[in-house]
Amino acid sequence: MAKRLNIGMIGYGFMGRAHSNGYCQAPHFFPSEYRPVLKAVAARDAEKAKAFASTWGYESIETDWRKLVARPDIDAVDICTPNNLHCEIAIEAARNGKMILCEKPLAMNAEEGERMCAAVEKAGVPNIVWYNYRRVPAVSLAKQLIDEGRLGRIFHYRAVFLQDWTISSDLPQGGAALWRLDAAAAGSGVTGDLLAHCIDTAIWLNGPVDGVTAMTETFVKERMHNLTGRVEKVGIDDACAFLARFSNGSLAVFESTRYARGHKALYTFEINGEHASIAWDLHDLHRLSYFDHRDASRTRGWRSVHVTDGDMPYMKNWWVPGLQIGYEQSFVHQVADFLDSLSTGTPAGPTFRDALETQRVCDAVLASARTGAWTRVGA
Ligand code: NAI
Ligand code: SOE
Repeated sequence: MAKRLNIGMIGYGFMGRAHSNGYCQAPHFFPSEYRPVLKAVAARDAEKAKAFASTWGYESIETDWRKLVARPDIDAVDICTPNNLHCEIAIEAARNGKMILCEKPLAMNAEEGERMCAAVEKAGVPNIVWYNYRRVPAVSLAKQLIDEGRLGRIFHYRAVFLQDWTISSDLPQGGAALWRLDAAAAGSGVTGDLLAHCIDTAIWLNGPVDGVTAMTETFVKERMHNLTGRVEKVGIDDACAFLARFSNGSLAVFESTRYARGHKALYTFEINGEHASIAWDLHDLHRLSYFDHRDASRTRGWRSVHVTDGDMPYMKNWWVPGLQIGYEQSFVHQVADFLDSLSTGTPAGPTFRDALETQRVCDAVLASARTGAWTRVGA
């Protein structure tokens, strides 16, 4: 009989659904000593929370997240709210001795992140941040190949995350669905929302970032604010590009924008090493491109590896070789790894402390964009 892990989820939007699906699917595909139980969901609107609870099978609802994190029957709190609530909820959850699964970015800034780390470490509670792209099998395979030394010394890291949904100046900011355009709720624009993913993956694959130089732009300077009913200054970065140096000596270029017409969620990265290169594209997420200079010249070229075989990360638990999985499984994998970490006692990453490093890079990027100066991470 599996041990029950009672989940209390806060927020029932996009990530509320993605995580709920992860909790439901994980036990079917990744047997574990622990079984997630959808105990309660918290949201401010009782009717909407009830509808969500009934769709996904949550046993109860709360309309105040503070009640949820204090409930003795909740083991783990899952934070699926806009970014400005992550810190307060996490600290309160830790104070109540709850495990915490927090959406990305960890916090609005590194100062908040520090306090969150201190809280979970003081409470000694398991914690993880949902940088889910690490757990796309092709990305996990890239990690294995790099750790095996196949690329040799790494020279270059290149990542982009492109979208096009905020181009219209008629799009308001603030409130449901549009909180990402409101600096008070999001903290930043594409830097914290999209580049944070690229930075998390980059640190995981290529180690710490030492310093950055960045530029940002806010193309639409004013938008109607849904919560105040007034046209207000836009405080987020619509686009951001930065150069970085990793501690291992490699150079990086990162770019993200919500103004790349034609792109909905184009996250790509490429890594160039002495012997081999690797490339990945979220639009074709089950493939990893690999080029190895050590191949015989007559057949040397970019290979497109279909990451579906049983010896590839996570894949033996799914279908049969040749049959691919998708975006939602990255969340299933994160649940499975988190449950595993409870059995083994070895934390599954990224922990709050790991994600704080990404937050520090984001802060350095935004500081550099403000000052125009090369900025050391953590300075
Ligand atoms: P969303 O707008 O779809 O959902 C946010 C939810 O939070 C809504 O249900 C809203 O009612 C709820 N909420 C807001 N204030 C609340 C309060 N005071 N008490 C209780 N609930 C409250 O947003 P989405 O897309 O689900 O984003 C949530 C978080 O997940 C963000 O931090 C975002 O950055 C992150 N995210 C991560 C993704 C990933 O790839 N890992 C993808 C999308 C979002
Ligand atoms: C924004 O549109 C968004 O949903 C981000 O918030 C997510 O983190 C990213 O994974 C997809 O795009």
